[in-house]
Amino acid sequence: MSPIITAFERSPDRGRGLARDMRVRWALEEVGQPHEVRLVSFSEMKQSAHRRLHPFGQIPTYEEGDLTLFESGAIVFHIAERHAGLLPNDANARARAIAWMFAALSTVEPPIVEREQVPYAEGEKSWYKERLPLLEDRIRVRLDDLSIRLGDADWLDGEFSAGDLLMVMVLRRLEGMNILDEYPNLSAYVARGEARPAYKRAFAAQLAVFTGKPSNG
Ligand code: GTB
Repeated sequence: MSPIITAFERSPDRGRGLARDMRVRWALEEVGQPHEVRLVSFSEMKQSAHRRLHPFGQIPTYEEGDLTLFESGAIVFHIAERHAGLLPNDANARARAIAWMFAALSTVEPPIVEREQVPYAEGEKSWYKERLPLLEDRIRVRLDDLSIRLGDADWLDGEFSAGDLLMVMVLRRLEGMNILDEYPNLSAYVARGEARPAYKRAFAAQLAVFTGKPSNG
């Protein structure tokens, strides 16, 4: 039975692949797992049927037989554990790849999300213009270190892993902010992720929801 994931019926990103279903779609494509996507509206997400799948009334969710999951990181981890291709077999390398998954979501993503939300949440406030560069500098603190660690390697720790998948997706959230341009090796890293055939198939599938035209991937 194919797993079913949920995604926005109308994503506010207008098909740019920035909503968190994209990371789950990409993981499923990397491991070659066919899946179904159930699209939900904002009002459906807040109703009890969806809240049974996701306590916070959000996307993405994942249903597979009698297993239901929420949280994109947990879903990607589950996919990576059940299929070959996203986590190394060597136990220590596997642990390090998992550490990168956590680093992406709990160390690098939070300042990016805060910067992303501040125009909506505090755009009218008197402190907004002063706060913006402070938030951008907090992102740079993380990117400086990430850029040094990546150096001229293709991926964060040997072969491409679920850690890279999540890190690339997190860095993609900087699209339109110009900060990534300050880090040529991180820009190239994101481009490498986006060039993967599995990424392209996942991106096309989520874009097709926005355009209404079926993807060929
Ligand atoms: N920690 C959870 C996870 O990783 O799964 C966070 C899930 C989450 O934030 N889901 C968002 C959601 O359901 C969609 S992805 N929001 C509706 C709600 O909370 O009511 C976040 C997102 C939304 C839009 C854009 N965008 O337009 O660029 C980017 C990211």
